[in-house]
Amino acid sequence: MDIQTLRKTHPDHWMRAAAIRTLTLDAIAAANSGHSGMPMGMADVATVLFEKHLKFDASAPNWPDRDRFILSAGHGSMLIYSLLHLTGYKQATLDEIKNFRQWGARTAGHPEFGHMEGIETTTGPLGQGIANSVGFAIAEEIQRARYGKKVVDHHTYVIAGDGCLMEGISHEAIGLAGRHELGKLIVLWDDNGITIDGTVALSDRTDQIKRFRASGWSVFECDGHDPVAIDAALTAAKKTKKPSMIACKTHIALGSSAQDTSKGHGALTDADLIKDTKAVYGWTAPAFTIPADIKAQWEAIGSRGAAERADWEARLLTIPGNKQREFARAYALEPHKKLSATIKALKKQITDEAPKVATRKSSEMVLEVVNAFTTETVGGSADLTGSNLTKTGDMGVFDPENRDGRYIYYGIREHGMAAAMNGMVLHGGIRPYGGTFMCFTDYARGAMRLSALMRVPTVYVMSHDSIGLGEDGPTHQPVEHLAISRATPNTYVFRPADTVETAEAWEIALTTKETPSVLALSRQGLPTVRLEHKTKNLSSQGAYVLADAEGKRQAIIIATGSEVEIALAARDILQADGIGTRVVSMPCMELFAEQEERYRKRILPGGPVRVAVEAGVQMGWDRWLTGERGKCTKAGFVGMDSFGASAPSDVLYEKFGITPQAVADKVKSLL
Ligand SMILES: Cc1ncc(C[n+]2csc(CCOP(=O)(O)OP(=O)(O)O)c2C)c(N)n1
Ligand SMILES: [Mg+2]
Repeated sequence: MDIQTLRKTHPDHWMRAAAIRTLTLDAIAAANSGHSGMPMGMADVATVLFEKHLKFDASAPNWPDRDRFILSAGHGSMLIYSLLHLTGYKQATLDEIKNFRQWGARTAGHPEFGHMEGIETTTGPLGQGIANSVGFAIAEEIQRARYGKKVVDHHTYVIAGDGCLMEGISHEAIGLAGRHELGKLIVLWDDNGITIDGTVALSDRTDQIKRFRASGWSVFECDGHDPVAIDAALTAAKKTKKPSMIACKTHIALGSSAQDTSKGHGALTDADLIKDTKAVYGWTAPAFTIPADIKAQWEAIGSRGAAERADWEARLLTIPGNKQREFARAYALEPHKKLSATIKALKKQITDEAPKVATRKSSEMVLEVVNAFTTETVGGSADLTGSNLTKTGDMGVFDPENRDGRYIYYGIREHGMAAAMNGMVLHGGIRPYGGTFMCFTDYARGAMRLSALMRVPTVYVMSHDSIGLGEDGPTHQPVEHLAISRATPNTYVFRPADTVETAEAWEIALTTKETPSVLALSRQGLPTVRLEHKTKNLSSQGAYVLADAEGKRQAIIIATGSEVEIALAARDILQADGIGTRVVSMPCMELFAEQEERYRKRILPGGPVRVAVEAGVQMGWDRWLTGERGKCTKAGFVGMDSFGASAPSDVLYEKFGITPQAVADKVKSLL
């Protein structure tokens, strides 16, 4: 539908949508940066969605039963900022719009979770939002099965662009959503045929409609500028049992001289262009000014859901008290009151029995006791359940017939799994964890980084954490992955040495509210090294003295995970030679870094020779070897500086020189 017809046939709608378009133009002109075309193109779709379909109350952004709106095409951030401002979200002030992309403003370049209420997830890395949305929709299903339709009954709406659909992660997301018949997930595709380099046709001829259908979705099409057609498509999409994709044919940068070109994708800041475009819109108000009648219409939309929310609050009080409390606790990410005692009891039992088990098995032992009483843990694996040992007895498997199942077979979709987990924790009420091989953190990385940036406690269960996995060879043996994970801000990387440390790592991962955890777990069996029971969670300090020097302390060996055993054996060799040696177990560098300097100095005093041993690259270790030292600067590292190889694990440790003798020799060479 062309602009003149639209203006004539739907004058009120037109002006409401024009408010989004002009705020976009004004904010981007002020910032001299941003992406104008997408909000200008999708303003009609967004207006109809907010006006007629989205269940929300601008005065209660965190209402648990609100519909979720996810702007997967995050470069179009002015679309969501305009919507939140116009509908009256408290934090979305006009000043924020005027300060778009400036230091300290909530209106970041791309929408960021936690910066402004109403932003459900951080988007901008294309494809993440649509993949998050699958987790949002799964979370909704699980919560509905647990608490009933009375309190959990909402939709997840996504705006995705050509870029989101071209990214590989979208394929993982679409496949997973189709399989699980996530009927309350509705994706609005901004089908404008344009990306940055030119037309979509330059690089793609995928029939998206057939693609979505092939994955088990319902597909609808509409003119993305015709409010009646948009409304009809949304109404139809809400009725199907499958997830829905609505292909919205739109014009990027509608109404400007850059319309339908890739120039329209970016910042349209030319004053004449802006003036001419506003004239096409019939918009006469000065910059950043929304005429009162139009603002009033938008505010009415923003309060449309207030009564419904009040009803919901009353309904929540009609479910049993224990369920109400459970609902509130899980949303607040408060740990279950049994967690701490359960972990302590398991630690005691393990210390008594001192089993030799792989830490992936230790992790299973922890989950077995923890999943028995938590309701919020939702586990899964990217087709490596039997290797990651992520599934416990009584979880049930999530699928369309079994919505209260708490285990998800993600299929071979590491990135999709990670993004879906982020979606679940963002939805609220769920603490997701999911497994794959440590080496494939690479495949999940885009979403792992966003867990950290968004400050959400997603848990990554990464088994097969070194050459210790053996025969599968260097394609599967991580060497640089601990370093990459540790280099990521706000991420706890745990590499536990035995079952006790694994239990401690899980306790932290399930208690923390703002930090994702990576659990690097061994394939191979490891002895119990914590042979003295301590109720205190020693891993929470990141590193601690596992075995102190006998006699004068001349050396400190720092180790993690499977190499703690090696460090202890090296200590035996050195002590036999009269070299007093301390072994420090360091299951989590980040938590150690968070400790007071006094504690760090107590564990790693200056003076003795220091050697670290870890079957990974040295990068990241220097701070603990030489960075935080007193007078002695003699330090060494025993680990990997190449890829691994295919052979049995013990042969690899020999060949790559990660042995007790090699560690002892390294210490002696430095003394
Ligand atoms: C993972 C990722 N790769 C690249 C980019 C850079 N980028 C931002 S928008 C965009 C083009 C997206 O095209 P489309 O989704 O069609 O958006 P439109 O041009 O229609 O607004 C690109 C490549 C990004 N944000 N994320
Ligand atoms: Mg496009």
